[in-house]
Amino acid sequence: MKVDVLLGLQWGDEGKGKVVDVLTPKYDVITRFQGGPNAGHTLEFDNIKHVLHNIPSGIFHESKMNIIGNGVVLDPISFKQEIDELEARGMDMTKNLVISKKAHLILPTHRILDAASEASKGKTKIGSTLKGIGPTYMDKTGRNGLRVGDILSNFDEKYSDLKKKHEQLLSMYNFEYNIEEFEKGLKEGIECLKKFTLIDSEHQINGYLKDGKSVLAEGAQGTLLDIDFGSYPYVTSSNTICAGACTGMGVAPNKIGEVFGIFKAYCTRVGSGPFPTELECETGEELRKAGHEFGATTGRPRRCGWLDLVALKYSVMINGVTQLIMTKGDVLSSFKTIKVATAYKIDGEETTEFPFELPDNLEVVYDELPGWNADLTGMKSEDEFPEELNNYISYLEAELEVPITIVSVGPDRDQTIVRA
Ligand code: 2SA
Ligand code: GDP
Ligand code: MG
Repeated sequence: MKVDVLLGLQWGDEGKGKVVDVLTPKYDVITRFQGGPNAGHTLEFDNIKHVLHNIPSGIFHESKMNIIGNGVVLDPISFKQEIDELEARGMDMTKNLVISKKAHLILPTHRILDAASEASKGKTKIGSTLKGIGPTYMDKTGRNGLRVGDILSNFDEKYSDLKKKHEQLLSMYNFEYNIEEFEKGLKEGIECLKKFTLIDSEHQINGYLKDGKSVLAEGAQGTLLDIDFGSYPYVTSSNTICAGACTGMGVAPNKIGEVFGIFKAYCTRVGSGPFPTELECETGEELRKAGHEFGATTGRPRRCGWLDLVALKYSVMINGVTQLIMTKGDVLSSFKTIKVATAYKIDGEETTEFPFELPDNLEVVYDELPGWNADLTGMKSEDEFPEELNNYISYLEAELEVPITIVSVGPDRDQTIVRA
């Protein structure tokens, strides 16, 4: 068996959580392979909305195994909060959620360092979620980090050594902080983590594949936030792309099966950084309102704009996408026409290649397509799709050279149409 991967092709928030939950019945195992509680993955069913941050979106299907892989960064405090919320709904996850011993721990000082770094940058801040992601991955690559497996022996000593290093770093910033409250939470979080089975996830996942079990890997953030290929430095600190699924789980490239690339019918971005098709006008406001575009972790308003084919083609290429999933077409229902970026003009030169940098003077070349002016949210099959939506889908498939196999027409599990 192989691992199928579902990942975001834009700047995150494409609807990964919703679609992973919808696909979960087809799989035995769901994994997360990168990122951490910066992620906000929303699922809706039975009129209840759930936002997951650390836990894979397969968790609501009790018979399925969920794995937090080695590439994830885990904050014991935020993890416990999430577990507490789900337990309050009557769930017991100790049987179907296991955690890699190699996942790195986000410590209180990582969160403080994140805040201090952002404050020091002023106008050029990344617009991070302040969850400590960057400093934790820095400690991982700097070979200073603590891993989940470290909670099993002499944790207090290891923690206090690393905290001292962090305090030295913090003394270079003019930044006030109070760590005590965080530390109480850390202790409780570590105890909560100890209730779960801590595993060598690379062995377990490869063992599942050998035994003929199917695995779906759930990406977090999106390709344009990838540390190598995103709009650096305005990116997150992990590899959000398909290759990240290999390193974040210990699965060889030839064990990757389908690559589901998910995108919104338009574009959003939360945090700083270039966004060529951004609509800083009433149309952007309309998109934000209709799409409820607010951060699922921080509540920040998301920046909105038209679909960008230059960026999308790049993401399809980098990830080797085999199937596309389009979400939120329903949000465009009130638009008479819909624009799609087909090229960038930089210093008078037109290009369809995603460039090294997205300069301020970049001009966008658009195609304009007719809107569908119809409510999609109650539709149950593609036979009901208006002609204009079918045309939009065919246009994108022709441009991207990959089939769109799933169309999501609302936030609920049931509002998902699989195309023939
Ligand atoms: P970080 O916290 O160091 O990873 O931030 C670096 C950049 O990555 C962006 N980022 C995200 N972008 C979209 N969605 C994310 N998750 C939340 C959501 C975001 C929220 O689901 O809405 O609630 O604000 C996410 N996580 C990180 C971030 O905005 C920075 O641009
Ligand atoms: P993720 O990070 O990719 O899982 O996405 P988020 O949960 O951060 O943001 C996606 C938002 O869009 C959530 O509020 C979802 O409930 C919602 N959503 C997902 N698919 C659709 C869709 O097809 N239509 C509409 N209107 N909302 C959707
Ligand atoms: Mg999100």
